[in-house]
Amino acid sequence: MDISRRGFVKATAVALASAAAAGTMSSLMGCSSGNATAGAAGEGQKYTAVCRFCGCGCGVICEVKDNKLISVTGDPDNQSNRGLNCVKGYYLAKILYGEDRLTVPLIRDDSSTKGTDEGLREATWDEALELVSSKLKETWKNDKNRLAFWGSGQQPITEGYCTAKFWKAGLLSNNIDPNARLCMASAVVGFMNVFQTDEPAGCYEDFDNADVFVTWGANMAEAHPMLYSRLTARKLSGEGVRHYDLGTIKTRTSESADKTMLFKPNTDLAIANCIANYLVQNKLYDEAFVNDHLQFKQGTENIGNATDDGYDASDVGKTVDDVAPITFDEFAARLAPYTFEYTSELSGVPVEDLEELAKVFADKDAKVMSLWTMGVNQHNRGTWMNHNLYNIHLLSGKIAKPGCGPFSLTGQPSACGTAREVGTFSHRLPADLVVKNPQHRRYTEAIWDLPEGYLDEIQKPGMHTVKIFREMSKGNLGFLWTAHNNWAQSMPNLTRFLGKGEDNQGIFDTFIVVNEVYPTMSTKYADVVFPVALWVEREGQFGNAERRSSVFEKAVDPPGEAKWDLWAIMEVARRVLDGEQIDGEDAFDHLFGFIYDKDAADFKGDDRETNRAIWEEYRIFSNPSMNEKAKAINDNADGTFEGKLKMEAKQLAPYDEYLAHHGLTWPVREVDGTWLPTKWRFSNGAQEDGFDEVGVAQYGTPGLANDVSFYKSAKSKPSVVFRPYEPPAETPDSEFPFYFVTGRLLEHWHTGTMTRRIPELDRALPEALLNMSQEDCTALGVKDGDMVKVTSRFGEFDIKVSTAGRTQPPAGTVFAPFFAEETLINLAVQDTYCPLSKEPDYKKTCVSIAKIEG
Ligand SMILES: Nc1nc2c(c(=O)[nH]1)N[C@H]1C(S)=C(S)[C@@H](COP(=O)(O)OP(=O)(O)OC[C@H]3O[C@@H](n4cnc5c(=O)[nH]c(N)nc54)[C@H](O)[C@@H]3O)O[C@H]1N2
Ligand SMILES: Nc1nc2c(c(=O)[nH]1)N[C@H]1C(S)=C(S)[C@@H](COP(=O)(O)OP(=O)(O)OC[C@H]3O[C@@H](n4cnc5c(=O)[nH]c(N)nc54)[C@H](O)[C@@H]3O)O[C@H]1N2
Ligand code: SF4
Ligand SMILES: [Mo]
Repeated sequence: MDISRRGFVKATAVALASAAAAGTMSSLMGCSSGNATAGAAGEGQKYTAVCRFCGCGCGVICEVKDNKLISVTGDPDNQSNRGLNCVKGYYLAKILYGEDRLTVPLIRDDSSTKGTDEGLREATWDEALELVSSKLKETWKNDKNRLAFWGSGQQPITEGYCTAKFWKAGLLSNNIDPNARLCMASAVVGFMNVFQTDEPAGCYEDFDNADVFVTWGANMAEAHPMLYSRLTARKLSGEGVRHYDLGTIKTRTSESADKTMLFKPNTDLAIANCIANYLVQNKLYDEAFVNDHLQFKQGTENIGNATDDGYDASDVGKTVDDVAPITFDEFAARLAPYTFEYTSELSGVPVEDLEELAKVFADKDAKVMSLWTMGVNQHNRGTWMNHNLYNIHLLSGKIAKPGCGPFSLTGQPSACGTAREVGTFSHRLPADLVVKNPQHRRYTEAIWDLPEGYLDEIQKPGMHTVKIFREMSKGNLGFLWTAHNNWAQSMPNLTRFLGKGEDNQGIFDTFIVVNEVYPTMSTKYADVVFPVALWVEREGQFGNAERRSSVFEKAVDPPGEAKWDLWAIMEVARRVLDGEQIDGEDAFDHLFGFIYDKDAADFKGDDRETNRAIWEEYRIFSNPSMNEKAKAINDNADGTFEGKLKMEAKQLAPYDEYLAHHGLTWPVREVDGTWLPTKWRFSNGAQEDGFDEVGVAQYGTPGLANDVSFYKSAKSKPSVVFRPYEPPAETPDSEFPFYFVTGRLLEHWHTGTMTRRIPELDRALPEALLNMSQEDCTALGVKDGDMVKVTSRFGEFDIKVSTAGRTQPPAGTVFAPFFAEETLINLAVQDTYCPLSKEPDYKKTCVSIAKIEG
């Protein structure tokens, strides 16, 4: 396995461009306590924080002078990044200072102006809050099914927790879902199905120890630059370390890979099965691990496509979650068709390459790290593909060991910490609990001090994200509140609801509230815009891809009248709940009296005290011994080992520990008064030489074979579920002959609202281009710089062609990013979703491309 000199030089250049240690250690000294300190250089006040952008969750140090951020540098004491940042990290200070920050509440009096730049006028907070509260209360009283909150994996943890508490316990509504539905839902369902607990076993130290990296549709060079530079660093320093990059397009990540394997969409399902088949047929799996730890299942097949509204309620839609036990031999028989020859024919990947990859998993000594993001999750069989990746890691016993394991990367800074952990999904309660489980509802009632049975009204999951927007398009939504997202640009199939055409007027009937920091596509459709504090203008917390929760301190004040999102939520909650009672007490005070003073219209304490108080309540969910009633329910849960630990799996430490340590990875255990984080979940602590015992999980039952214990599934064992290859929702035909892959590029964050306001980043990547192969360009008679119209069954948009982009799609496939509001690619992207996770497939809409003359 060799990498050419040219490839090596390119890879190094990419690594250097994408991430580098920022700042010098000496200039950052004095910050290790985690609390604000005077700068060593005497420049300004320093605060610890976490980057606002990706799921890498890099720690940063903010330096402030005269209430202004003057620099942001990598935090060497945050163990997730140890000082590394990427280019977006360097420019973080500038996201606060775009010229058009929203600083005053805005109201739209005439809803027919929606979708235009006109129609919003300035208002006082009082007027805007009264209007929003009266609309929410009216909708709530008339028909609870017509209201919804759409949240985010960019919402800080305590804010998400309070939003979920307001919606679920205050309004008794499950119509709350985060944008993480567009992102991590397939991963979450995969985790829950297989391990009965969410989030990865491993940690970022795996990058420094792996022998082989396999990226399965993850463009880490652009999307996870800090981790990508740890990957390339390991490749350059470790003997014989290899990287296989699998995907449907060549990306910057492919540049440094030893081998790139381009497969036809969805055949990743077959490739993983082919590896499993090789392990099983040749008895190269880890027999002891399989016997001790695993059970085998199969599920509903031929599940069709969730393209229209009726799918979830259809016969097949209702059975997609069903699984039944099978024997190992039956599992082996199901895999048997996935030979190298068959899989090669289906996928287009040569037999030798498939064999080489299969041998990686068969090598007992190889430490293998699989990494995946949206290529796998945004997939019409996204949950299945997550299963198939776990299957090969479980069969080979390559999990929960340093340098070795399946690692599902998260996109957003707090997709884990907030969206997945505090209960902002329509089917969840805090800490992996779900609304449909009566035990979980009792437990939540105990912590929120609600009468027994109070939450029974919300035992049915509410609307998931795609459903919320589909219902809005049909005029079935009266009230929508969104925060930390830009749905009018990021949702798929925007054509369905953005309000052009006669049967598409729903958006004009829905009262829409948007919390924002800048004017966006979504504020164009808002009836009220709340101007809010951005990032370190208040204190908050994010939880990253390696289960690390970290605090970002408040460093500067928000501009003008901009306010903390949580303050706006409290102010609406107190108005809407006015006159409501829980257990004979004012409902608002019952839920939020511990942090908020209604009469003063303000929090009882400062940002730190407020966050600490919320954290301490939230923490009870995973530390039941903090609350007698909760402890009793937990102790009696099922009475089994499994039931007992259900609530403990995410143990969290007291708030100030996170400040002191610049973040801790859960579960966190208290040992002799010290709070210890966990690096490898499921591992019993007997680690290989060179690894610190401290910080290694002691969860589970010592003495189990192979030094792992899947503590949440001790009785039922993790499941290997057979999932077959099934085709994409659409395949190219004469009318729509191209696959359209969408995604992101290094400089911009999602819809570009923040990064496009940073001149350096904007200049580096000023426009969204359609990347095409030379072959397709020649066939269509187009060249670089030509404008084309891209049309799908769902909608159309215009874009400029480029063959020189960073992604190089093979003939028959094209790629474009979604950061540019003037190039609204999601008008044409399908909203077909994985039937199990309800996550849309943004990666393979079929389109036609036609040159725009003139
Ligand atoms: N610069 C930057 N970084 C970001 C973000 C950002 O906006 N900008 N956003 C963050 C967020 S929220 C997310 S979710 C992540 C996303 O991170 P990624 O998923 O890495 O990025 P994308 O560009 O969405 O996806 C591109 C990948 O999808 C693969 N793909 C396409 N079709 C298929 C298929 O059928 N199967 C498989 N297996 N793969 C396929 C392609 O091969 C390619 O590798 O990035 C995070 N990081
Ligand atoms: N075509 C295509 N579309 C996609 C995807 C794709 O791969 N292809 N990926 C999907 C995925 S994985 C994701 S995660 C989504 C992301 O989609 P969104 O989350 O909808 O997009 P963002 O641009 O991140 O929107 C976040 C907004 O929050 C604002 N903001 C910043 N700070 C604050 C704050 O403190 N409070 C409030 N209230 N607002 C704040 C920002 O200005 C910004 O407008 O996009 C999805 N859309
Ligand atoms: S964008 Fe991601 S990799 Fe870059 S500094 Fe922020 S957290 Fe780190
Ligand atoms: Mo995402």
